[in-house]
Amino acid sequence: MSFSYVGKAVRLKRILKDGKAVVFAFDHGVEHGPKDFPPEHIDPKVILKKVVDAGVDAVMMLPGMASLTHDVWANRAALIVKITGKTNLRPEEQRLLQSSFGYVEDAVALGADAVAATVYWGSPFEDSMLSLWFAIREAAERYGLPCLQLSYPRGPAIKNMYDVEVVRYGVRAAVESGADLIKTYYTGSRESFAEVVKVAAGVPVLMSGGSLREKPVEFLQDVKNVMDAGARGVVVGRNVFQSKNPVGMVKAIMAIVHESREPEEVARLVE
Ligand code: FBP
Repeated sequence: MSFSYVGKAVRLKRILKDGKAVVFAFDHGVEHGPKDFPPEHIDPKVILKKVVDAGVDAVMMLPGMASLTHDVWANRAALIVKITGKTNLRPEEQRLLQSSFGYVEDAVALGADAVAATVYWGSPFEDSMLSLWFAIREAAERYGLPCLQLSYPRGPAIKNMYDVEVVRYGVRAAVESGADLIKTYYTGSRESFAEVVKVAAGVPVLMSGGSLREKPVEFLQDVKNVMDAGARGVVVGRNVFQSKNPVGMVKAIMAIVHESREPEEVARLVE
């Protein structure tokens, strides 16, 4: 008899305590390089301490970073270990491939509550990423670890990766590939994101943050829109660690996600 469905349920509950979650994404050192980090946040422990103290539900990072910073997040926020990655140092056409960046066993050894992997749906390398995804999923299943898929439509045939039809397609493909949690792009409005949530057929959908919005309230409005559309939370990196007030930003996002507060009202926390 397999006990893995119990482990999955227990771990999912650590991330989605009330059914919703604010996750801090912190894999940018590899995905974009250290240029993403403002000087005060080059030391990973400084920003992680701020977001964990602000009460974020979970942190998502690569194995080496999780290892370096465990004293900051352990027993305070759930851990999602991302085990695929790519650098922008690659030739451009190779950036449509996410490679293996660790193993499910690394995530288990680190005390993870979930593993994460990116699939660029529509990439010429879709086949490799699918093989990797299914290998990860199979191993994670043995350990009762939930799998978060970063479902990112991206490829030469995709003109607009934020188009609702394209995002819906990626999300449906994520569901059909057995994702337990899905992180995907914001489609620009509450109405269009509601269409995205519908095709997920009950699998929790989290919005991917994206680049820094000019005004904090604009990002907070995006968060409110996706929550009103039925999303189960957000996975946000740059709009927190590039913010002038990361602690206030986390608190404001948490208030919208968990307490359905209004963006204009909680924007005060970021001033
Ligand atoms: P952001 O909130 O900063 O967008 O973080 C979410 C994320 O998916 C990260 O996990 C990842 O590093 C990055 O965005 C990917 O960015 P890009 O879209 O440039 O590949």
